[in-house]
Amino acid sequence: MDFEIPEEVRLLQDSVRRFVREVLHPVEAEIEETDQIPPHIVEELRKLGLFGLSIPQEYGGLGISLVAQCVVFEELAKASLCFRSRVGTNNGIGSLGILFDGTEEQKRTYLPKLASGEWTGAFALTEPNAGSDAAAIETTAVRQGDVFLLNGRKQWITNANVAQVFTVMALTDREKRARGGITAFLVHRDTPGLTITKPHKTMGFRGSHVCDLIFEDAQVPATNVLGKIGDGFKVAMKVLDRGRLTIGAVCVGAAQRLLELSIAHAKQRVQFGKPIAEQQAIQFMLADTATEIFACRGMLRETAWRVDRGERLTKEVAMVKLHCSEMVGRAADRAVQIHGGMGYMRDCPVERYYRDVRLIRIYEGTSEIQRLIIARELLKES
Ligand code: COS
Repeated sequence: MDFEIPEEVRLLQDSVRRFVREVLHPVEAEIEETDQIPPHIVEELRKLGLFGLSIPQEYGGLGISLVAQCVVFEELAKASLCFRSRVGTNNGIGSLGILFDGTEEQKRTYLPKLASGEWTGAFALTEPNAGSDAAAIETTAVRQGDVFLLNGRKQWITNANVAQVFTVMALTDREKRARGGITAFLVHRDTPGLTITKPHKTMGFRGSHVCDLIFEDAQVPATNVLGKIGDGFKVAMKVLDRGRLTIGAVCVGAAQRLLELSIAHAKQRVQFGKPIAEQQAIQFMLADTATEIFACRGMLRETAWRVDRGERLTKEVAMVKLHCSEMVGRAADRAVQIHGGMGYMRDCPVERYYRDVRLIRIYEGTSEIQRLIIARELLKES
């Protein structure tokens, strides 16, 4: 195995690291207050090429390997997680369906705009009655001449408030469902019959928003079917298989920042006449977080490296999502504990991470769904 990172990716990593420290850290507190990423920051994210890391160069992206994407996302997650979330859908669930299953024309139409960040892409699978059970969706798509009429509701769609194009899964055959009855569509924001609700109020991830999409006889051109009619469930599963992997990098980066903040605090906080870093109870917590980060980075890089080489790794990707998201939950809990009362204060970054990382065990498939996927694959293999 060779995790050597090419020179140009190393340079990108350095620029992102500097950008995080000099530009993003200073605006974190402001975003907690305003719930908005300042527009000039979005422009900076675009200039760095961060919207198009995964999109091949022929479609205007940087087209770097998954190992390299993990390196970059790890750096970006050392700032408020809203920044990665802002660029995350374009690199992941909002573009991968087009990349994997789009026609050449669809790729040429959408990918350059998504790669540059001129457009934002989003992924609409979840519904009020279809969360973990993705095949239970109720949104329908009925063909009428050159268009499909979509009816239904999609829920908690990340970046819906800023997205121009959505990958939407809808039922085209109620009986067949996951096996031939779900179709993926590319739906534009300005589609007649589509309403995007106001963002929901959430526990964390200030600056990153989720909204619902309401379809009322929304007219989607038949040319906007993504992949084959009836193959939409597989389109969605393939997208999630890939999207879940880079979430592991977000967890590792966030945990690393939590560790750095904890070390800095432990060295300067004096109790019982000496810095608390000299207390074994604190040292053990630091050691546990550092060890878990090391293990998670290893599994993440190995899996990314193997997927880069063309392997299909549903089980391992689910393991990465499961283990890294659970790990960062423990790391955040320890970081709050090390910070004591300070860790419970709104102006302390670990308080924000504690709330934000709670979502990672839920979105793009809960920990329970990851365990189910791992177990099914294990049983299939045996
Ligand atoms: N890649 C490609 N195809 C896949 C796949 C994958 N990873 N997983 C399943 N499929 C295919 C199956 O092969 C099957 O087709 P065939 O019978 O032709 O082989 C079809 O899809 C149905 O699969 P399955 O029977 O496993 O479907 P289930 O309804 O049991 O659901 C899970 C599978 C639980 C894996 C799915 O519902 C899921 O991922 N749920 C979580 C959804 C989620 O992450 N939501 C978060 C919000 S979206 S950001």
